[in-house]
Formats: sequence, C-alpha cells, structure tokens
Amino acid sequence: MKRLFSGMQPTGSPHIGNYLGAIENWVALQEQFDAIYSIVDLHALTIEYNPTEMSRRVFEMAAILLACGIDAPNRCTLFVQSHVPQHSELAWIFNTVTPLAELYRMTQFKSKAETHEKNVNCGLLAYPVLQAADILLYKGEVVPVGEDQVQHIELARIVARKFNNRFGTEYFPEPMEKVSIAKRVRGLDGQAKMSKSLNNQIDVIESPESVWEKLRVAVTDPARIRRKDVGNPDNCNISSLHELFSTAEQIEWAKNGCRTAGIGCFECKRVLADNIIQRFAPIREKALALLEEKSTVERVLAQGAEKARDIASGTMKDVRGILGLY
Ligand code: AQP
Repeated sequence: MKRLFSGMQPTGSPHIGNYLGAIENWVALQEQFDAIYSIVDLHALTIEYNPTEMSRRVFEMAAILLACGIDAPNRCTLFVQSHVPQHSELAWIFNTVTPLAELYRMTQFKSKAETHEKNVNCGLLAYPVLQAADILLYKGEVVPVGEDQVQHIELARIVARKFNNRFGTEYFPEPMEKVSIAKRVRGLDGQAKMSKSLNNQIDVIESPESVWEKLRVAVTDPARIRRKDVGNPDNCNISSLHELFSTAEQIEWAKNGCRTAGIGCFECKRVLADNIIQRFAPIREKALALLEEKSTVERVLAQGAEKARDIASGTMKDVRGILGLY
C-alpha cells in the first residue's frame, strides 16, 4: 500500500470547508492507502494564538476527526505533530536545501503576511518547509489537500529533489497532491476561502441554532440586495453551498427562484441551513460524546504518536547517515 500523509492545523474548530476539502476525502482514502493523519500544532504557532486554548483545540480536533469517520488506529494513524520531535529536526535540515526565493513565491505566505502584518515571523515563511518534513518523514507519496495547498505540495517535491540531488540519493519520493472535489469552499463573507482564522466559517459541530444564525446574515449576491429584485445565483455563495449540500431538485429550485425572484434569500438560506444541520447532526452527536468521555481520544493519540515516532526515528537515522553527521 502506498503511504499517504495529510495534516490539519488546530487554529480553530474544523469547519465545513475543512470537511469537504479534506476530512471527507481522508475518510475515503484510509481504505486505499497506508494513511497517516496529523494535527499539526507546530504550524498553528505561526500565527497569534492563545496558549490556554491550544491543548483544548487539539483534543477537540481529534474528537471531531474520529467522529467524522477517521478510524484510528484500525485503518489509519492519527497523532499530534509536536508529539513527534523529528518533524522539527527534519524541517531544519530541509531549511538548508530550500531556496529562499521559492518560499517568497508562496501565495499563502503572501496572504498570511498581509492578514497578520504585525507578526510576519520566520515560521510563517518556513511553513511549507515544515510541511515538506511532515510528509517526507513518513516518505508520503500521496497528500490529500484542498486547492489552496497545491502550491505547498509542489514545494515539497522541490525540497525532496533538492535534498536528493545535493546528497546524491533517491531517498525521498516526490509526493503528489490529491485534490478533493470541493476544491475551495468560500466563507460566509461570500469572498474569502472559508478559514478557521477568518471568522467566516460554519463549524462541523456548530449547533443547529448557530448554523441558522450564521447563514441568516451570510452574504448573498450583493447586486440582488441593492436592487431588491432578481438575483444571479452564479454570484451567490449560498447557491454554491446548495451545490454541496442539497439535492439536485433543491439546487434547481434555488437557482430558478433566485433568477426569477420567485423565492427570497431567507427561504433559500433556510433550506440550506436544514440540509447542513441534518448532514452534520450524527457527527456532532458523536464528537460531543467523545469530548465528554475523553479516554478514547487520549488512547488513539498516544498509540498514533508511538507509531509515528517509530517510523520517524527510522527515517532520521537514515537521514543522519546520508548527511554524514557524527
Ligand atoms: N475553505 C476551504 N475549502 C476547501 N478546503 C479547505 N481546506 C481548508 N479550508 C478549505 C483544506 O483543509 C485542510 C486543512 O487545512 P489547514 O487547517 O491545515 O489549513 P488551512 O488550509 O489554512 O485551513 P484554514 O481553515 O483556512 O485554517 P487557517 O484559518 O488557520 O489558515 C487542507 O487540506 C486545506 O486545503
């Protein structure tokens, strides 16, 4: 079985963009690959955060991943990145073969440097180097991601190639991205990517009341609101979300109703809200139970870290040999 690696940052609670862009795919892929999934807390340190919240967020993310169907430790491995120190060690080594110019090109660095202009730290720039280490520590060949991460996987290939060329080896494979169908889910602002840190998200375990409260005020086709008449579903994020959560009939109903002003935005949003609530209800219930009970998540993460450390220490032994360290 080919090895697959993917990670998710505990920068907040996983949202429906993370679910459609990554988690759903992760669940399906654990059947076909030797899948390793990580809660990448070291990445989450690159932006401002509250240290008193971090461990709760990591734990919550693990519970939600299990509730979504990540079947660790049976069908895959799930662990916390900082529990495996070799990630940082390999990232340092990769820093020494990664051209700075490649890092400055990264779209995510540019946009995060703008969003977090008071905290443009070295880690924000080196983020994709750590990501390359995450994948290559396990010699991951396949990386399921949303469209926003494709450039980083290209960079991981460059890092693998640079390392292999520099040291005359073929040790690291060049990983390939596997992009999910819902490539980029937009946030409730109707513009930006739905993001944990942009406060434009619906969380996977959002309460039914809160799903509706958020959707009720979500941005639709701005031109329709100004004109107070017919809308253009092609310019409306609610219509895009219907495509992800509604039946073919409902999608058609929403589009037609919007174009002819046969329905209002409120009605259109209510149907969408009900579909989202229904889709995530069983996951929410399971996640809340796991959060309450605690021991299952603790056990899964401890076993996952042990397995990951075992693979990682083998890789680092080889890498130290390749580098000629004493
Ligand atoms: N809006 C999205 N649509 C589709 N896929 C998405 N992903 C994230 N947002 C969307 C995919 O989810 C996986 C995990 O992402 P991450 O947590 O490691 O980092 P991210 O892409 O930066 O996610 P966020 O929610 O936007 O986090 P913050 O706000 O912390 O930056 C990735 O595979 C990603 O493609």
